[in-house]
Amino acid sequence: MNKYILLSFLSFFLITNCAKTSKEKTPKKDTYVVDNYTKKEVDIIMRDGAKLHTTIYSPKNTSKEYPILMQRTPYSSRPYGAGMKTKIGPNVHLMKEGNIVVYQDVRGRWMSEGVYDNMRAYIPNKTAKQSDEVSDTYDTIDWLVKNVENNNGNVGTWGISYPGHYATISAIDAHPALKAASPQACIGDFFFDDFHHNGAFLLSYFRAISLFGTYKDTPTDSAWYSFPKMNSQDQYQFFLDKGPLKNLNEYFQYDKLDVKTAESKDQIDDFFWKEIVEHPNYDSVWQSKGIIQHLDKVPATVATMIVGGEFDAEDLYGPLETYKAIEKHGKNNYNTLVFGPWDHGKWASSRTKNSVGNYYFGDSISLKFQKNIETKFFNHFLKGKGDKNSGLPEAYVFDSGKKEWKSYDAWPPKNVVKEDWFLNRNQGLAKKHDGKLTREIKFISDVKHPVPYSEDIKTVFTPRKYMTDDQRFAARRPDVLVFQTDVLTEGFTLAGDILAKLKVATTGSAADWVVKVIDVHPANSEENNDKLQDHLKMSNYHLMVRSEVLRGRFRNSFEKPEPFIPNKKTDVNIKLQDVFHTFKKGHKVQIQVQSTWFPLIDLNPQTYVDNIYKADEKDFKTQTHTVFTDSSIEFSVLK
Ligand code: PG9
Repeated sequence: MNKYILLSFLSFFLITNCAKTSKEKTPKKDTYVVDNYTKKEVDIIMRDGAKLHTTIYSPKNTSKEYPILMQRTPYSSRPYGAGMKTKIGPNVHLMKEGNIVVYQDVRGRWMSEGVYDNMRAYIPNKTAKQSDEVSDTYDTIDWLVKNVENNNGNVGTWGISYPGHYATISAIDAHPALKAASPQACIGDFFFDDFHHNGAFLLSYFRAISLFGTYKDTPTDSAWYSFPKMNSQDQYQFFLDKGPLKNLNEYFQYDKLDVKTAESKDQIDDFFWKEIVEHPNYDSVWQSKGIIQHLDKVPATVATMIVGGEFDAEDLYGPLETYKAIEKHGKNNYNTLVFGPWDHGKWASSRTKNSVGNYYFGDSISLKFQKNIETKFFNHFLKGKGDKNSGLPEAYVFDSGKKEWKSYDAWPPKNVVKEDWFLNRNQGLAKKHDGKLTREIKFISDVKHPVPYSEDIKTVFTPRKYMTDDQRFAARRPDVLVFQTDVLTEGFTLAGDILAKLKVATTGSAADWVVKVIDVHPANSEENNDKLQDHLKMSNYHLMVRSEVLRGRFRNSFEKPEPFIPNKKTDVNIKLQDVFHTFKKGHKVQIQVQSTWFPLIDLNPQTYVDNIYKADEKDFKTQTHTVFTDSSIEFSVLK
């Protein structure tokens, strides 16, 4: 073959292959929205005059009318201007069927006017000019149904996490055009979701605080806040070295980015961090922000589908309490729950394989939810009959032990009984107290060597993966008490919440108490999955099914904290959020009890101070804690 033919063959081969690899490397840009929707941006004027920036995606096909699906968000409706989102609406099915999809920047965020307030308090009897998120939503819906072309007069709202909170808001004193709301991983109360768990501060949320604590004074299409620079990938060591929480104030001083020039280490400019620091207890500030208390104001005209993830580290309290509150007050309401094997918001994922961290739950779980549940819900109430015969279950919940869905006509199911399991003297765990004298099991809680909440060396924006992490690393520490059943000769199912009824003492005057419920897998398990970290095996895997902390000062009241009396046996009851989990035959049930969980939560000084956010180094003391073996765990067992 002469060299010219060879060269032309080679050049043809290279061109076709380069084109191929470049095509392979850069997947075709999804142009469905651009091809099928128009975009319009408007500033809707609220009753108090504030303009809220609203982006409206309308189907190009104007031959028919469509419902309006709306999301209100603090995370921006971008892209602003010419660009368009590549995916709109709750899922691709609803996008491709054709709906008018609206995104709005909530008051005080991004391109909207006004002043932002985290979890802005609902004002029950507003005067004509007073506004809150409920009135902002009402005014927005009113404008949309009156001004957006081709709308069919029906509005639905949806959102995950903070947007989920605004979906909950939309249902309160709802506009008559609102027919369906799907709050998903919705924040219920910042003292029990996200930033605090039963009074303990989620130190692991440190970087996320800046997202919500900086005022902006004009509408902006670019971020006006910045995140603290930790200059470390080892969150555990970073925070251990930092010491008391007051040493973090320097990261929240806007005008003193160079800390050395700060007038006072205690100066705080970030309004959200200031709120957290100044309000360590569940006082009127946090209470006024909680939305659960107002869910008696969801009219029966609004159908609700609450969605939560069984392994959602951020908002677990919110969706469960939202569903239960509407269920309690709205006897005539259509109110349903979907509770699946997801971490934060992953039911919106397009991935086929569904895992949380190291633990695999199955294929197409999210995709089937989007197609067969979420799409069906909105279509029934926004395009269909809209009656209670939606064809969807009251409670659609995933058994994370059997890895299968179940439908119930109530949640928790009616055939659930409460059973006490005892933390026995030989550190067994059994339905019966071993009848022997109560034993005192002691451990040293060393504030210089706190129990890690994860084996991973990392820094996070918000914690997620730990919810299904293997807990053997903790079980083998002397400051983690382990109570465990024998190998189960028959399986049983937990369906509902768990109440840890601890009887404890401490040589100090303050302590945190952490309880974990763990499914110990058989040693001969050969299971494997591509998410399993190399150092782990499913053999004897200690799956954390549920965990919770209670800051001991709040054991009797979240509003009025109190110290422990040193060495006095004291009751500490900790509610762990609902689970739906079968412990299979051949597995074991394990309970772990510990007093540090770092840096998921901040360190308790273990000596009582009025405000831990202002505690000094000298307040942090290693103590000896005691768990008495008449402590028990109350399970909700499915019969
Ligand atoms: N609830 C989530 C969150 C709130 C605040 C800080 C960080 C995360 C969320 O909206 O995703």
